[in-house]
Amino acid sequence: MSLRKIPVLAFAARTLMCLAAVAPADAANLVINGSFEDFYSSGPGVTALPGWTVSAGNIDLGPFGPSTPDGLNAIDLTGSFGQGAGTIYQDLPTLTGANYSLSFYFGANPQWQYIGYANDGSVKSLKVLVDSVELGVFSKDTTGWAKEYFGWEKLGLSFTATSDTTRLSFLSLNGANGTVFGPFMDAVEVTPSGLNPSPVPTPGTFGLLAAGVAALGLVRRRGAERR
Ligand SMILES: [Ca+2]
Repeated sequence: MSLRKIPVLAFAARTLMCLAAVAPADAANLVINGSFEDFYSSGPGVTALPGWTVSAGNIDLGPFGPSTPDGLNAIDLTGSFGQGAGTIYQDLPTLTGANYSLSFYFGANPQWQYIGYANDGSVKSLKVLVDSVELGVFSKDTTGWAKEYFGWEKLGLSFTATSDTTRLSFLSLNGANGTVFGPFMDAVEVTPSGLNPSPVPTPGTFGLLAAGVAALGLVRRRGAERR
C-alpha cells in the first residue's frame, strides 16, 4: 500500500463511521435536566429551570413523595400563586429526517381533594408539542386518588426531526381562573431511533455521503491502475 493511499482510506472509513453513528443503539438522552434534579430553586412558583425555559405561568418543583419515578424531584406543570397553566420547552439538537423516541413519566395531582386551594376539575391534562406539531394530549382523572398517589405512567412517543433544532414543549391544560392543581411529569428522554426509510438528505449529509463514495472509488481506481 502506498503512503498516499492511507489518508484516503482513513477519510473513507471516518465518513462511513459518521454515517453509522447517526443511530447508535444506546444513544444518550438529548434532553438536559430531563429528570428535574438540577434546579435554581425548588418549591411552588418556579419560573427558571436549568436546561428548560418556562414560557408561560410557573411550575411547582420538588420532591413529591417516594413514588417519584426518577430521582427526588418531579414537577407539577400547573404552578402556584394563580399564575395559570405552565408551559416548559427545550430546544434539542437534531438531524433533519432522523427519527427520535420520546419518553416521559406522566402523573396527576389529586391534592385538590385534600387541600383547599382553587381547582378546575378532577381531570388533569398536558399537551406535548414538537415544534408546532401536537404529538398528543394526555389526561388522568384523579377522582378518589389518595393524597400521595399520582398515577405515574411512562409514555412512549416518536417524532421525525424537520430541522437541526427541535423544540420540545409540554403545556399544562389545567390552571384556568387561578387554579393550582395540574399534571405531573418526570424523566423526559429523547434518543435517536434511526433514519427514515426515505430520508430527505440535507446538503450536509448528502455531501458527506458523496465524498465517502468518491473516496472509495478513488481507492478502487488506484488499485486497478497498479495491477
Ligand atoms: Ca426526577
